[in-house]
Amino acid sequence: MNRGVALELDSLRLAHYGNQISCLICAEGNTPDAEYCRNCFAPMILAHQAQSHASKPVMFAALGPSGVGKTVYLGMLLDMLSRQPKHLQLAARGGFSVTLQHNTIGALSRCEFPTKTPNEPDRWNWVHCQLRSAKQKQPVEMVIPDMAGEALFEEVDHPHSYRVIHSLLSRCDGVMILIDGTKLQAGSLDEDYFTMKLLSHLTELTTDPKRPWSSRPVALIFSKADQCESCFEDPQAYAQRHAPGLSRICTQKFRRHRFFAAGVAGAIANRPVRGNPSHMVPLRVEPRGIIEPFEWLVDNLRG
Ligand SMILES: Nc1nc2c(ncn2[C@@H]2O[C@H](COP(=O)(O)OP(=O)(O)OP(=O)(O)O)[C@@H](O)[C@H]2O)c(=O)[nH]1
Ligand SMILES: [Mg+2]
Ligand SMILES: [Zn+2]
Repeated sequence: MNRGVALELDSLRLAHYGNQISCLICAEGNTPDAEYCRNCFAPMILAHQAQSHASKPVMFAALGPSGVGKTVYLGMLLDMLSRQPKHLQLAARGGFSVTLQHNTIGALSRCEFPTKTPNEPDRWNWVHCQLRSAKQKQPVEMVIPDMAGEALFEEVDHPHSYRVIHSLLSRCDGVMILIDGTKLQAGSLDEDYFTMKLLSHLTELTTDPKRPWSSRPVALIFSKADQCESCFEDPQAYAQRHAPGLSRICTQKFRRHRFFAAGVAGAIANRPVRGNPSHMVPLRVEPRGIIEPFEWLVDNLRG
């Protein structure tokens, strides 16, 4: 079937469905039975579930290059928040919202790390949840996707190539930007450049003038800090020492930013597999500094 025919059929179907439903991410109208948005490929279940609340859910995103540790961090964060007896409590909305933590914790318990996130947005894990905190009377509705690092940087290099990422970053209420602490420690400048690229991209996005990116909260997290203890001591000083360019752009352009350090594994080992001689596996799971960045973002949400 060619592209022209597909469009024709789509419009025919739309004629039969008077009640369109707007995608929660890009606001494109879709038929009520669509599984994924026809414009950005975000799951339409998010829009259906969000209809039960008058206000739109808060959106947070974890950003960073491929392999920085987004999936491991988010999976562990969600699992910890959904088991905590008090303070910040998270309840998943819909079975699909549990998949990310299930896959991550399942892999870690088998002494494996989860597999790389696919580039296609309809294969990402999305989390829709309700967050209760001691500071707020009403629970906060929240949406967090686990996006692929390669897709993210494709969008940064070629804006609008991934519509879902463009819409998400424009609409997002706060971000957790992960920076590989071990690579910085080893003297790699890539991490510094990747993050500067990302921050410059955010500042150039045309968004609601009342909510410029310069006023939205940005948590910068040194990931894999279990492998570089000095990250934990003073993340701000670590940033100035190892990523001076990044430190400067944060001070100049983001009024609300803070550096954090986080680590999920207690110890790791090299277990070469075919095609990847440097394949790493976790020997222990010892989460540290996981909840603090998220808690800071929630505290810094406007209103
Ligand atoms: N030591 C240590 N290594 C980690 C940790 N988190 C992730 N890693 C390593 O980093 C690799 C990539 O982690 P992922 O969470 O899959 O990375 P990602 O950012 O989701 O990557 P994409 O899905 O490709 O965007 C893992 O396979 C581990 O080798 C951590 O907390 N500590
Ligand atoms: Mg991933
Ligand atoms: Zn959409």
